[in-house]
Amino acid sequence: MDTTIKLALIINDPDLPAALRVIAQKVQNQQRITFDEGVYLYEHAELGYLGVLANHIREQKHGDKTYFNRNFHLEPTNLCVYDCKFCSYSRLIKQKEEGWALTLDEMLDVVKKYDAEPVTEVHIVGGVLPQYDVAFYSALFTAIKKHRPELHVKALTPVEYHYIFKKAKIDYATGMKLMKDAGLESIPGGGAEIFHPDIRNVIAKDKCTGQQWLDIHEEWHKLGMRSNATMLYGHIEKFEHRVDHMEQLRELQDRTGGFQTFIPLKFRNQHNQMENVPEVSVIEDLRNYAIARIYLDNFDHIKAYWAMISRQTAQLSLNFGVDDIDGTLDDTTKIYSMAGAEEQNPAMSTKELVELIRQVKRKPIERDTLYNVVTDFTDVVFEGDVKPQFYKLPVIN
Ligand code: V47
Ligand code: SF4
Repeated sequence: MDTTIKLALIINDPDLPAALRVIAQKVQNQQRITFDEGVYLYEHAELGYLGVLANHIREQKHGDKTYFNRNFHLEPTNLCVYDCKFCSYSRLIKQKEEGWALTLDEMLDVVKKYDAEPVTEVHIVGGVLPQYDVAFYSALFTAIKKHRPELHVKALTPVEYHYIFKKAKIDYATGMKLMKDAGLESIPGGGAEIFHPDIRNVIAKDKCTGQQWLDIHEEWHKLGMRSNATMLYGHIEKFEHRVDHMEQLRELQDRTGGFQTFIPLKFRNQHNQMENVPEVSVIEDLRNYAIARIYLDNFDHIKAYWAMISRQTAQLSLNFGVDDIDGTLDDTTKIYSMAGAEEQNPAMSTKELVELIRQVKRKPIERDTLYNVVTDFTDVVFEGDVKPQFYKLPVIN
């Protein structure tokens, strides 16, 4: 059934609370929902209702298109000066023997390993270490671009930038301009966690504040550049904190338009200091994607990070507002397997990723980091495969 008809049925359903019908009407009219309505959805809306609204928005924006990219992760170090309670990945500097810290040449060797691969992006993410300063990262970005100019460098987060600029005694605007000139092309969404200080001061004390995270993205956007945003959810935060987080992103996006994608990250509770905090259910994951899609009306894309939530949940999420499932990353990322994610060895070939999307009757589109289409895989036949049939599920209700 057409998403517009499903939405109309909800709007006219006398058994639904008036507040939910008003929100559905707003979605139909492409009007923004308020902070209180966001909290109301988290508290009262059922999964089926949220799916209709979020899928309507998703299909209005992207139809059946589902984006992915071909990327690899470069993780310079797992040592870190900070001690975030949820982090399963980092080792404090005093636990040096359990960690690694690559030199610039070793990092370049990781990049060179992919020379023959059709990857379009390197995503650089890791811990914060004093020896990785402004000069070091500038040299790294420049060396990667010199070696492979067409490879998009998506690197670091405001956590690192705040730390290195403070040490160099330069302001954010100057620092981000230096990074851009060195070869940085976009900023991933990490380090956002939960902006609200009541939560941030407990789970991510000492690193950049929520406001500083937003200020660094704003300076980056002012240079005409793009970035992503994440939210670490499903731990000690309340629904109000999630909506507050998205409200601050929505407000900045209104001013700059520089965000491309919102990526909700499900808190995983293994091998970290929050092992006693239970993980939320898959239903809560899907509700969260859907509410993000409804709330963030000025974000083009909502991404499900398949390496974190499992392939099956990633497939389901495509009916709950998600239109992007990240990349064909190699097993170079250890962040999530260490935290207890289902994917212990998160590698998926392009063919597997395409099949994953086709199985749920969506159209797989390979994109580059800035969402330019690289290849439309809708009708591509892989060697040895039978031509895929693309069809919509029959209407039964
Ligand atoms: O900021 C750390 C999260 C983030 C845990 O922009 C955890 O395309 C859950 O931001 N449970 C870094 N999450 C990764 C990141 C990212 C990933 C994929 C794509 C993009 C993008 C960005 O990982 C951290 C933190 O929020 N994280 N530990 C954990 N136990
Ligand atoms: Fe360090 Fe990032 Fe882990 Fe926090 S989340 S301890 S900043 S690596």
